[in-house]
Amino acid sequence: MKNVTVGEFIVESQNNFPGSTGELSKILSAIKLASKILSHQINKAGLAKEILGSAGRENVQGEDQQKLDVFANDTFINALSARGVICGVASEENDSFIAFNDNVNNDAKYVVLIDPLDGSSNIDVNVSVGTIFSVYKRQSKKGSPVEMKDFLQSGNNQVASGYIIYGSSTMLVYTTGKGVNGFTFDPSIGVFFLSNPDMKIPDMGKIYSVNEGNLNQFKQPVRDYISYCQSEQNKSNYTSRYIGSLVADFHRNLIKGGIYMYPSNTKNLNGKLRLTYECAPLAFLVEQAGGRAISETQRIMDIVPSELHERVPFFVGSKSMVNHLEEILAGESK
Ligand code: P6P
Repeated sequence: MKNVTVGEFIVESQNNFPGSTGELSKILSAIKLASKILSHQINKAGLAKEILGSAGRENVQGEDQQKLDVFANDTFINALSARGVICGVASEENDSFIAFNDNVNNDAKYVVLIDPLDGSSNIDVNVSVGTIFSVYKRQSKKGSPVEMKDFLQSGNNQVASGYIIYGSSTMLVYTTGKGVNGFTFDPSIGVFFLSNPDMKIPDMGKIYSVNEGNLNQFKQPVRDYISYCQSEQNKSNYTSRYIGSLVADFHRNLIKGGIYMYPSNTKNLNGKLRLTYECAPLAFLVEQAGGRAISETQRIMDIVPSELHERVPFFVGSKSMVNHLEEILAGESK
């Protein structure tokens, strides 16, 4: 396979979209640039103590903001606002959306939702972390300032989504609705190369990922499914793998097969993960790779958000495993 760079891939893929104006390509390029900058900071975090640790304030979620959370948020927002191709962005780190309210950006047709640095509390202990992003066409009138309704669309309306995982290597994995492709960063020359073309999640896997410390707080059907995963009768010999960093757990299961679960529990009545910039983008990706993503009651991509930071229970991964869990949730199976 010729060493295709992500830039070449974006240009080649653009030809698949008749009448495309290149704006989506520019968004992906902005994300690519920001991820390179962030990857550099993360990979030297252990040495550059000044960027480690808490920023000394909480984000809208009430979570202790890390210094790198702030750096990541600023880096992605600056890269996205600089190209005049999106009219606004919504981020986990900001209470409400940010309107790039000038003549150029108000004419743009896309909005981006982003979790700039998910799992950042893991950085200080050298565990992989990630960025998750989602792209929609605006619903509000072109030329006018972006509106909240532009960010509260069902996942079915996504035109692109993806993640960057900052791990043993930095990878960009994304979809524009025509399959999933993975690109690995070569820091020696500063380029992402196509390393995982046309990614497909195995229909069946042996890995279940859940924080079993919350087991007693889960609803009975979820506990029943976890008991099945652990039972002797289960001939599939499941194994438990939970890193506590969503992008890392998702990426491993995408490649090896498996199911990731963040159920509702007595502490988090709707679960912990956010629909708009965590669950919906990963749901788009996993369905493009042949997998499934549900809440306790419906397909993640069908849910219309009622507010920006809405949380939902999240079950995502290999189709057969999610189907089995869904049967148990519906009381149709044990
Ligand atoms: P818990 C990180 O804070 C995060 O949002 C995800 O990356 C991760 O999967 C989850 O929370 C871990 O949550 O409650 O198991 O520590």
